[in-house]
Amino acid sequence: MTEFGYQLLATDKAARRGRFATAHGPIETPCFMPVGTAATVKAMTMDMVRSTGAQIVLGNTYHLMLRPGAERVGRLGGLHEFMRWPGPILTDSGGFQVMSLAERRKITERGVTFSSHIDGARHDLTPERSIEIQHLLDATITMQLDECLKLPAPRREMERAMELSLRWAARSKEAFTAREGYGLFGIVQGGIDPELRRRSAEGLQEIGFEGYAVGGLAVGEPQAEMFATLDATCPFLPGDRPRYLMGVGKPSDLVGAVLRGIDMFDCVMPTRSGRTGQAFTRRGTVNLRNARHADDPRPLDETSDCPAARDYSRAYLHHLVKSGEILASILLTWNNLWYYQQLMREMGVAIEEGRAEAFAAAFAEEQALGDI
Ligand code: PRF
Repeated sequence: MTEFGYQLLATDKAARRGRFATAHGPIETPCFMPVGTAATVKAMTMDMVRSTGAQIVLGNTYHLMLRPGAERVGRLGGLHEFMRWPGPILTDSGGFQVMSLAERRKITERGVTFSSHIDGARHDLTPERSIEIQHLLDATITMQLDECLKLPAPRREMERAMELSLRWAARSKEAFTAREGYGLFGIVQGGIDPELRRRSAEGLQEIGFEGYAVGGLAVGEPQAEMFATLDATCPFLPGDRPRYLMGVGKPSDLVGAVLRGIDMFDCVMPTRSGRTGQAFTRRGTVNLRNARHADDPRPLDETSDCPAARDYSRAYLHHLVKSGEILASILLTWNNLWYYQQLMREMGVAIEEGRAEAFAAAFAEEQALGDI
């Protein structure tokens, strides 16, 4: 067995604080995984990523198979060596990125065919090829190929995609080579239908995975529907395996999802918004393009240990953003990743101390105060 030996260190109602060991090092949960789509967390060196406290980063099958190619990364020693990140890496399977980026895509029982968003070339992605690519990349955590629908969608569509994803889950498990400290995660689909979600969660458990992801959320539905779907899904997932909510989200999404039993997250939000002048702080988001910062000598957040939040004036950050300077992206991304990691660390401590709900209430109150 390749199970990671997921240890629940503390629980507080549905919220969990845990730890698991991988071939590339430990992962403490709850955790946020910075997105390193194209073998880089955009605007960051891996030392900067590490400085924020991140233990695991995400890579993408879809992007890396197109450029520079999975076989090439494999020949160069795998993704850890290639991007100089010796820690754990989770790679997404490509299904979601094909749906959102590729052109002329077609889904069949066998897999998905699509045209590359880079040069229009035709490609094939089957559950087996997705696993093979993730092996070539040397992913610590491999994701099954799945079909993620945009919501709202008719129930029979949600049911069809969920059942196809279950059959692909079985083929992924078959294709996966079990190795100590490596794992394969199944992905729960089923839209916002509680019955479909339960069937998906139970079907995946029959196949058996090292961890379980909740996919198909944060695809256009309101936060309350996402939370209701988590309430309808998490009770059907095994307690002794990590749970990963894919592509989520805003800080308030993370806090609410941890309360409902989620352990892992990834999202482009902190990195992408850092490149457009938006900073996350404990008092909510701050848009550094705004002229009100032009003469402000204060730092973004004097209580933060992040150099980007603590050591530079808002006036300077505003100037960098307005001038389109590369350093604006670097400093704001650093601040944002640091903020997300700090939030997960604080939630972990709150769970250990049995005050997760009080933490969530205080978090919401402070965010609502708005920037000073
Ligand atoms: N499936 C996969 N990756 C994903 C998702 C999914 O449903 C989502 C949905 N928010 C983000 N990334 N494979």
